[in-house]
Amino acid sequence: MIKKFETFYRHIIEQERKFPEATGQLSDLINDIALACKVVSLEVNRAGLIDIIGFTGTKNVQDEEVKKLDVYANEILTHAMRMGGHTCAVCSEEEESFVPIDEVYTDYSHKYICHFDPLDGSSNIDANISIGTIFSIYRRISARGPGTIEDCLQHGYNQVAAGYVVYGSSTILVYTAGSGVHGFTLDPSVGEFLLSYENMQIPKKSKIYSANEGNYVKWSKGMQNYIDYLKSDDIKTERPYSSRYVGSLVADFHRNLLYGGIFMYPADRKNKSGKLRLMYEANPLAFIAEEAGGRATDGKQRILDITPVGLHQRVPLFIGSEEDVINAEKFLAG
Ligand code: AHM
Ligand code: MG
Repeated sequence: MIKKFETFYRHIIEQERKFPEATGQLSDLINDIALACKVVSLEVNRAGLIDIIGFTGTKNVQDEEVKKLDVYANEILTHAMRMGGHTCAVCSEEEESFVPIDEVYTDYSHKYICHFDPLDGSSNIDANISIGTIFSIYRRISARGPGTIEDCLQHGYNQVAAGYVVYGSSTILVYTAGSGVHGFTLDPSVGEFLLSYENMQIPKKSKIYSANEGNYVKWSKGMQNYIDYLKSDDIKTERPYSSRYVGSLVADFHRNLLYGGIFMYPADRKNKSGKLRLMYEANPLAFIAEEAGGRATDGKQRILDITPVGLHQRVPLFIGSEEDVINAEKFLAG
């Protein structure tokens, strides 16, 4: 099949043209994020060569301070937002609180808020295993000036766009702005993200589950029963399922988006709200999952409907193929 030869920027501009009232600012903002991610991608690819990883505060061969990749990714994304002129606040898994932006480098109106997990899967960085960046964009609520905590703590259903970049065997960017989910692959020779998946749809039912089963003894009975069910034999429901767990949410989610699958990070007896973050991880991926025909809940409630009470709030996450997530919810309900 011959694919369209289309750059990321052209694609988002064409999507935005469908809305006559759009000013083009959202396209520019998403493009700023994509540019920052290209820079991160370059560093991720060079990491093993220049000994950049794991040595915050030490010097490299040019006698320059070197930074951990997650710190570097956070800085480059925040800088891109600050200079781009479209955001009034940045929230990041790497920052204790939100970063208000009040400088005016452009004539733009700073009307958006961006949330980032700058480098998801950070425990995998040193092992050359796929990692990624997750982003989420909201319209501001306040009228002007630097963004406020109310701007930053919005329900997931208010997102205007969300996406992620996987730094893997190739660098892939996947995003939605509410009109389908689209994927782009970075051609490193020309430095462009080129359209590789248009209108992605996650299969309704899958044969793959992703969870850290090392936590099995800490899970609720309902959760244990669900995993036991997935591992037992039944031809009709195509069991046993295959288990796939990278330990980088973006990579696990991306594989499940392509092939079908359910990713789970449940609550356990130690971590009553699970591990993953509502604002930086669950909400953006939930928006993408739903746009692709999938489902995302905390086991009971739709992720996008959860009222946020803190920027770093954690939430149990069940996300992926719709029928599988519904089935997991039934087991959890007991
Ligand atoms: P991070 O944002 O600090 O990298 O943590 C989140 C990561 C996810 O990418 C992944 O799904 C999960 O933590 C893995 O956790 P565990 O090692 O407990 O299985
Ligand atoms: Mg993360």
